[in-house]
Amino acid sequence: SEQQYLDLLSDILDTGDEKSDRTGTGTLSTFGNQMKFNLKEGFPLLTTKHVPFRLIKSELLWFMKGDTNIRYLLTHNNNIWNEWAFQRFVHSEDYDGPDMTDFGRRALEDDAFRERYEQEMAKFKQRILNDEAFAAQYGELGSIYGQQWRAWKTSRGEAIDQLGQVIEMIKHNPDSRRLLVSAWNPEDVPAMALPPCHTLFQFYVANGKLSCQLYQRSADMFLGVPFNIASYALLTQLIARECDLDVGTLVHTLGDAHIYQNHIEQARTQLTREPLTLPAISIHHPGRSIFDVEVDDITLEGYHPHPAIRAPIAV
Ligand code: THF
Repeated sequence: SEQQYLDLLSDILDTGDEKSDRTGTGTLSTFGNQMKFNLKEGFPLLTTKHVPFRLIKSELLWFMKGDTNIRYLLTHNNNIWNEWAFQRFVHSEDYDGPDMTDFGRRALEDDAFRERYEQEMAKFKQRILNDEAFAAQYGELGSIYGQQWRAWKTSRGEAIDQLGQVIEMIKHNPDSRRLLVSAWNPEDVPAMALPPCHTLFQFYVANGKLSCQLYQRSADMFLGVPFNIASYALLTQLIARECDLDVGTLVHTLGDAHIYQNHIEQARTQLTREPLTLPAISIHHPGRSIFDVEVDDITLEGYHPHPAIRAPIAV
């Protein structure tokens, strides 16, 4: 339940070890924790701060389509992956604007730089939306989730639709202990800007209920994890509907669970708040197959959270 999230947040603040990280921001960190969410009790979208569900929904459908180009996200006014595409563009030969080295950190420290960054990012987004060739080259994030889930590359040059196969197995062999999807491809990792954080997930069927366990190697507790919980809860709900099953439990297992130094104040604010009633999800168009579901087919009901708490994303 939400209390498990809050307890873990609080535990990391109290007992987390100070660690430096890839982004240079610094974190408080712990290793090896688990949260469980009974999906029958409601949809696990945090209520102690507003979490923008529409972004979670379009990101998940993007992964499920096997799409790895941010253009789809931008057409849904979803900006959560922009920094990673932008980073590849500003490091390329085609970029001839002002110096954007280390833009994530500098935008936080220097207002004049921040303005230049925002201008360049706005131009970048417009080009992705308006110029198809540019989008094909610089909107593409390569071998991230969409590709690994739907078109994992084999050494023979074939593609494996892991998610499609797992759904067929859930339908026809629900007792299988091999209902797994891996996003972690060791061959691809060295070339990736951001190797997958949610590394592997497994489904489990018993008593007519579908459960899911996610192993997340690296967990940004304040910004990422609220998205990740809701995203895998929605995925489980979509697959349960496709396979005529009820929903069971979402088990969320975390490797390095950390709070960035510049999220600590925000986390303390969140911990002063009481959890409220959980919302529910409705999925319309009962006849529509799981891979044809569109953003408007999924609606969130009864979500009345505490206000949003702003925090900068570490790039
Ligand atoms: N990088 C880092 N440092 N943390 C992550 O959680 C993360 N993700 C994805 C890829 N890289 C990551 C991107 N997921 C937000 C939330 C999730 C993201 C990226 C950004 C975010 O800023 N959320 C704001 C609202 C933003 C908005 O309204 O546009 C929030 O308040 O929740 C791990 O999956």
